[in-house]
Amino acid sequence: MAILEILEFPDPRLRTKARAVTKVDDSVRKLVDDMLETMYEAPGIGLAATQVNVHQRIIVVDVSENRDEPHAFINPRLEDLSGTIESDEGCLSVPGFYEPVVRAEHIHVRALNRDGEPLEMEAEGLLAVCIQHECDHLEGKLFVDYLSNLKRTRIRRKLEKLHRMQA
Ligand code: QAP
Ligand code: CO
Repeated sequence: MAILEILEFPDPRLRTKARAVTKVDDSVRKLVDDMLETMYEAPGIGLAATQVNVHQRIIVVDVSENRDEPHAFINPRLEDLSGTIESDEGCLSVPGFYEPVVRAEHIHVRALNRDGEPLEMEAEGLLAVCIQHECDHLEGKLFVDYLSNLKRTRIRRKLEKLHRMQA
């Protein structure tokens, strides 16, 4: 297991569109395990492979109180989105910023699991929001893209300043 480095906005690599996983082999399982370890250590409730600079369609989430309900979705597809819910979203790639975003409240997800078997799941509330947020990463999309240009620019400038100070 390993903790992976997380890319931060506005790193252009976060804009990469991820490619489908063609075979769920040991290397994919190791990546899933490393992503879960990285998410728990952060700590976060979701992480997409894009954020660790691996451009394959893999996301992990755990929105449980006790941090003991890990889910991995490989090649996830969202279907039957319904309802709307507004929640304050953050992102491990946009540290320190939380803003309200409107998304579907209920979703149906089809994917492969860590063993490469088909997985179907109904999700609602925070789990549904988190899965939608992580699937956006696979398209190179960030929650800040839903904000006004003014808010996004302010966040970008603050993070760029922090990154310069860290350099
Ligand atoms: C996506 O995000 C999400 O700013 C997952 O300083 C978040 O795990 C979906 C985090 C909220 C729905 C609602 C963010 C950790 C974690 C930070 C995360 C930070 C430290 C974000
Ligand atoms: Co995120």
